[in-house]
Amino acid sequence: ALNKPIVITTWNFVNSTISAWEVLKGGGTALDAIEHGASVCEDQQCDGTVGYGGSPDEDGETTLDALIMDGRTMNVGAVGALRRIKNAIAVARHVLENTKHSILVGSQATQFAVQMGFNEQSLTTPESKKLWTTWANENNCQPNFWMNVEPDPNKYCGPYHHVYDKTVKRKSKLQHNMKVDRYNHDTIGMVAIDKNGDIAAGTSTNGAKYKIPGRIGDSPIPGSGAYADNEVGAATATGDGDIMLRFLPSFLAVEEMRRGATPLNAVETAIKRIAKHYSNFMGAVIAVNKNGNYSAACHGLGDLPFPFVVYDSSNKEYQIHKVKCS
Ligand code: SD4
Repeated sequence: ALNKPIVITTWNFVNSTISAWEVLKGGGTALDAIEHGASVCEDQQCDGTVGYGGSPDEDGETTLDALIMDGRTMNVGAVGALRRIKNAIAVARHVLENTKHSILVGSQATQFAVQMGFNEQSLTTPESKKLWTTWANENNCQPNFWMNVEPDPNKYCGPYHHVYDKTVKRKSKLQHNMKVDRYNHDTIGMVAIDKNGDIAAGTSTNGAKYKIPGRIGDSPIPGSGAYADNEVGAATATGDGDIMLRFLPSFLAVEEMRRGATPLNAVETAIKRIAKHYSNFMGAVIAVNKNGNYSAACHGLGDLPFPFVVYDSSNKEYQIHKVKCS
């Protein structure tokens, strides 16, 4: 039997799932459900890793990555390192609907968003300032944090005028390794099928903490952060984006299902492909086929299971599922 409509969301992002379900239940499209659902997380700053005020980059600025894909038309809209606009997935939707392009990035994505009527504003909050200040002090504020080189004592923090304060005393030791922290990696990824059987997928995230300005992760990359095809199903991924995007795990999961794999086999194949090369990577993939059967697989969360939220008509309420990771 066909299980539709249905929406599935990464992690514990219940409010987004409920909001997307309301759209689907009311007869709305999968595309609208994804946009609306993810935007709820952006507004609520889910886990501090979606939306404004989280994951400051080396200069202290929060930038956003988002993607939305329409499996009916195979059209995509995405933004990478979007600055000063809170509504990343809505801007991605405008890229999808209003342009011939698929991805816009950085300040020029901001410019596009402003032309489309979005409000430009700082994405910095007291919380993100504090995160950045603490990190900057701990790391002697080196801009080469990611490059594993010795700190240059003559260098100081970037031109982030909100935060930079020469009087702040800094430690001299650079921490070379980013702490592996699952809360550094909680992108919202969603897949949905509407009552017509149309399928969509999307993501929204503020990326990785203390990234080099300009860095984008897997989330805005079609086939990596998410993928959808009405003929097959959809998939979405979350985790260590710098690694994951090298393997297009969402595309791989959809293609595995196209070749007849179950959703479980498909997500396991996608996760294993990455783990074969990066045994320490942290991440998860969710897939749903066009019949509404779904599964998730994950890697590198230690003993923590990976939670995801499902809302379909087989239950009166959303359900939180948990899978054990490899
Ligand atoms: C990134 N993938 O930018 C994002 C972070 C994240 O769950 O979870 N994804 O690397």
